[in-house]
Amino acid sequence: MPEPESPVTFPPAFLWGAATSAYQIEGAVREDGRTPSIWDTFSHTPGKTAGGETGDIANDHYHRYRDDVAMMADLGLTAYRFSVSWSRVQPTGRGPAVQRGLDFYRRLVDELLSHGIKPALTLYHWDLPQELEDAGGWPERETALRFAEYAGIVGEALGDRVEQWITLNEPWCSAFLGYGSGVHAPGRTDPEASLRAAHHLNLAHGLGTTALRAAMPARNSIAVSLNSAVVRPLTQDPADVAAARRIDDLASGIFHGPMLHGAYPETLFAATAAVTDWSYVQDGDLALIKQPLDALGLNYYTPTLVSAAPADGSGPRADGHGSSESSPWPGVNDVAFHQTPGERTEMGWTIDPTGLQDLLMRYAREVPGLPLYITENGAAYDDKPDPDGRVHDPERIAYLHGHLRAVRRAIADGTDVRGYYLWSLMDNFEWAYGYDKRFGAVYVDYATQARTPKSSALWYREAARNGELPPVNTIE
Ligand code: PNW
Repeated sequence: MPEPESPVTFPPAFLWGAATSAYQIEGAVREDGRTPSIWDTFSHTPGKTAGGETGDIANDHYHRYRDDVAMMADLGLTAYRFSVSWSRVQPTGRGPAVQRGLDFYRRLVDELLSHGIKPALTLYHWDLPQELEDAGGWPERETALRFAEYAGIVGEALGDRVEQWITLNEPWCSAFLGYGSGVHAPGRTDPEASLRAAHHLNLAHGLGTTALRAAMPARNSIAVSLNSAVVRPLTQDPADVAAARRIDDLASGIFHGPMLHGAYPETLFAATAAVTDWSYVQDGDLALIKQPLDALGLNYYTPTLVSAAPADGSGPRADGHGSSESSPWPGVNDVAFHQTPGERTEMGWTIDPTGLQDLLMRYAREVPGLPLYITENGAAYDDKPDPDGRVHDPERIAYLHGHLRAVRRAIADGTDVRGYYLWSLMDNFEWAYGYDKRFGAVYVDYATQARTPKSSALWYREAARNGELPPVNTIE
């Protein structure tokens, strides 16, 4: 029976945010000393992104940030999560910083603060300086050392005005879509390299956290954003349950194990033995990786449904992550991925808010007492302006309503969720999908760069203003 629509009210200090990332919105890729990142190279390589689209101009946010911040204020946001482009700050990925690059983020942050919007700064949202990739990229230990240096530079420059810090965004995507399936930059398809990348991303997080602590006031909060999967077995058959466990290790445990508990999941080594000997994990690394954190960021879109499959890899691979030859699941050839039943978004991702509640409950158990944030959640739809210029997206309102209600339920069950950042503030460059997939609460007309809040943005404004979810049908 559907539960009655009683008011869904949030704690007064709950943050109502929106998120973006540098390469997806900034444009201005050659300005003020910025050099190419792996995403510039990848998007300019024929066949890698839909329609050959790139982030060269994107939302031109680098030039329009003032108007964009004014728009955030109009929309009643109390927090904004953005990322810093590493190659704007350190064009070669090492050595002294470029002041003009840092100045952009200083101006952006000051603009946010002057509107009473809390900045949350992500250091790394997938745009590795190309020079570091040319030297081997994330499979090489050196990249983690370079990240620590970069973290210290940004911490030093902005630690006086940014309180909320996130080291890495979704290291799973960097490692396994970047070096495993190759659907993300740098587009390599090497299972061993993808596991090496995962370890060095973990190390980067640990060393970066230490560098931030040394560079910033102690009051600042340091977190990481994980896209830990909510993996469900198709049946309770032990073989399916074991398949789910293996995918969970590779999706979640491989990162939260070292970062939160100082250990890789025991089962991971045996499961990946055919692919790697893990010899690049040096003595002491796990202690460097496990640094005390102030919060954990979780990004959630859809759950993952799996079953055991014939070990020849002939089972269905409905995860949209490529063939078994180039897979984001190193060492796995006996797991089948299934479509979770139910309505889907434009990405083909099933809408299932219960997954978000399960995710929050899981981490409340995994790390009792650690404050949690939803650092991304949202949906792509094929939004189009009406003849009157307005953009109606009732599906997105329903998606946000369902997922925020799931967050509220998790809070009622005792999890300490401090805020929610919808993905995304505005339509933007959706990586390999180009500009076709629109995740924004604000519509972007790329021909004119005009921004138009969709009805979901107006709905979210009401939620933020009242600390309570409006019914789904209040905004036309
Ligand atoms: C996240 N997957 O990406 C990113 O953090 C955002 O930059 C992105 O725009 C957003 O979600 C929407 O896609 C993901 O294949 C990309 O599992 C792919 C996956 C997960 C997250």
